[in-house]
Amino acid sequence: MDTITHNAQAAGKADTAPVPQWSVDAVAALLDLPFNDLLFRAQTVHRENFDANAVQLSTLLSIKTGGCPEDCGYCPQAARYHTDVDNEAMLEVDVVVAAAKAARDQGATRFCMGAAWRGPKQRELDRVLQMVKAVRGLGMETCATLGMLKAGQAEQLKDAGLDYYNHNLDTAPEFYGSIVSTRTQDDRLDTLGKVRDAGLHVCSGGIVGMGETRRTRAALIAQLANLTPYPESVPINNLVQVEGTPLHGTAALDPFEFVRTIAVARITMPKAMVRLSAGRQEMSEGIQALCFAAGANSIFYGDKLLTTGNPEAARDRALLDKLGMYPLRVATAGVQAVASEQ
Ligand code: SAM
Ligand code: DTB
Ligand code: SF4
Repeated sequence: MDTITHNAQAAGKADTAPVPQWSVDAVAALLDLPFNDLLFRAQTVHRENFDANAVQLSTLLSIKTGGCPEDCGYCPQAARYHTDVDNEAMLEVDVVVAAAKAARDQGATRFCMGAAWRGPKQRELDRVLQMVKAVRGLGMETCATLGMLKAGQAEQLKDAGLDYYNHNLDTAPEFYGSIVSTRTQDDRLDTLGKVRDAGLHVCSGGIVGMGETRRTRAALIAQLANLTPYPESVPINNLVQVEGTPLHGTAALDPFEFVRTIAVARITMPKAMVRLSAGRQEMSEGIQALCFAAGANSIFYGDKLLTTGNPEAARDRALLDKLGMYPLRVATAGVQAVASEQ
């Protein structure tokens, strides 16, 4: 047997444990592979599960910007850090629907609404529910990222037509406390459990380039891959360094290390949409192409993420064109349902 194996297989438990569990050692061994061997493995897995030339285009909109009470060390929206981001009121439903229509007209098939909350109050959630219904009505796949959810809130989002809830683990458990102190990773896992129980698709990933070690990146990927089932959607963000945040000035991650992280996410979560997320504006086209080769099949599309920049849509279309790639036209719900049954 290959030296890099799933734990369960290595322990001879493949028959009794239907969901393979990844050890940090096994994921770290993948990250340590020679680059070409890692890319070959990742692309092989990718081709077994997806059209290797199709990329999902997902547009983000910040529906409530700034003023967040949390202290995530990477985030420009935390009220306590002095950044250029102001505390703004929540957007009106019609403004959000107009933005979603514009995104759809540009070719996006997924629309993700983000809010700088620790979690939504019921009054706030009520307006989000209206937004979700309206955006779903446009025929787009819907995603929301609103922070921690209380009992019953995930069910309300599901009933409104939400497809995915994004809630990132962000980093490995042992590093989490160095990045965020106002909540624990168990709080994150609790919300992910509520999302799963409500029948929503899970979108959960993390951020690299926060000064973590390769071992920490392996531990993050192992933790995501060991969720049962693993998330249908896995955003891998490269830290966008924003002046005024504690992580501003962190040594930049070697771009090949970012590609390796994408590849390992693809290998360990074969049917997930792997999202090449924040940090693309600072990334060369060559590195982005390597990320696609490593199995990334979704990008944020449109000139803004939540508060920071993203490549212009026309530039992204030109890049895909140069690579002979094209936007994924259909909603991924069918694919995701299969992933959930692993
Ligand atoms: N407040 C909610 C929460 O934290 O879950 C939802 C919005 S929050 C901005 C969504 C995600 O954006 C975070 O979990 C984090 O992974 C990502 N993010 C925030 N700031 C970032 C940055 N500077 N660079 C990369 N990713 C970032
Ligand atoms: C995710 O993992 N990345 C997106 C989305 N989910 C919500 C957010 C990236 C935010 C980057 C910093 C900003 O623009 O404020
Ligand atoms: Fe708030 Fe989310 Fe930013 Fe953390 S990542 S400060 S919870 S908006």
